[in-house]
Amino acid sequence: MARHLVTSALPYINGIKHLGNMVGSMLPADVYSRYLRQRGHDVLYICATDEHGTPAELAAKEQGLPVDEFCARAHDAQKAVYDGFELAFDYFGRSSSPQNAEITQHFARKLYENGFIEERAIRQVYSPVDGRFLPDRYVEGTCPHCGYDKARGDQCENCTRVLDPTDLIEPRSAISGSTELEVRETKHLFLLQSKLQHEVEAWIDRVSPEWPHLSTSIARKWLTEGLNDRAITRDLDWGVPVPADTWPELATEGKVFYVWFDAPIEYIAATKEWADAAPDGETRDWKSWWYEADDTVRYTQFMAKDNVPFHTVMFPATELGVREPWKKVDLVKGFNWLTYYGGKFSTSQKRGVFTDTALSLLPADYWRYFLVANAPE
Ligand code: B3M
Ligand code: ZN
Repeated sequence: MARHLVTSALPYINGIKHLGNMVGSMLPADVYSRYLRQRGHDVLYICATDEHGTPAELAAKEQGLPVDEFCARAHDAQKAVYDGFELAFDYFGRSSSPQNAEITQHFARKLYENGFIEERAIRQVYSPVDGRFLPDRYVEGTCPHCGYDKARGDQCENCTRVLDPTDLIEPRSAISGSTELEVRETKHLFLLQSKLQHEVEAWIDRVSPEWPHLSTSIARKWLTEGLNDRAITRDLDWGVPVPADTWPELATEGKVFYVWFDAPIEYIAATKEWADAAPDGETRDWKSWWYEADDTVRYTQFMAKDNVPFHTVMFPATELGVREPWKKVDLVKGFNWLTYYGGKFSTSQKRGVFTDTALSLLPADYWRYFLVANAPE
């Protein structure tokens, strides 16, 4: 009997997911966990809602709710759908939990002590009307290459060229539409992934022979292009605050960690949430799954292919840089995208079948069978 830790990519909080989302993450993780349990293994299947970042803030604003309240409601709404699909999580947590704030801040302090986080000044677009710095994709304007007038500051959707917000002609805020924008200097924390490149490579060489080709090829592509140092803080009101004991100035300015920094750490934190929620008389040892875990713990992650780089490169780099014996993934099960009448499912374009609608059409088992039998591998 082995101990199996299973996680599926954390569904983002901003709305009910479509079937494409379910088929590449939660559903196969659930099927695999059920299979292992039936074989008599000790299984812990953990998932959570991914609640930080600008899209959560904007979705809350759209509904006229404070962001914490929006997230609490949206979490319950997603959980109800997953219950309807009979997903047998051992725990379905929330990345906005105090447990996640604590472990994320701990990771950041350790990375800093070990020389893998550095403070750097960057120039960023500030919108006085919105009273905030704008992430690149929230600056819109005309593409200097093709003239498309709804190009985003990170990329032009029309000609696919990668852009810098300052490249845009007649830039405006995607939040308020304001054209009164300034470029200001601000400090952020950078994760020095370039320093961890060789260690990540060595780790991948060791574990990836077992991975499906899709996961390995995406990880290798990223490594071949070289790991860039990456800003891991943002100017937002909602997120895990930068700890004041280590970065007093940034903390006073209200910086929070970038959502992709704290989201994978939530796999660990949600396991702690599970332990903290133990009923009276039951003890749950969350650390034995994650910290100095012995060889009997086998960790499998499920996710769609767009999430693979973060799980095969960025999160392992973070875990390696902490210099503590946190459990790293043994098998990354990546999935291709499910198509809908030959095209992509899309949340923003409301294209495809959404999970709540699916349940109102047919019982869960019909969908479960069909989706697993046709899983896009
Ligand atoms: N929330 C997936 C997404 O929204 C992202 C996964 C996080 S897994 C740690 O596309
Ligand atoms: Zn363009």
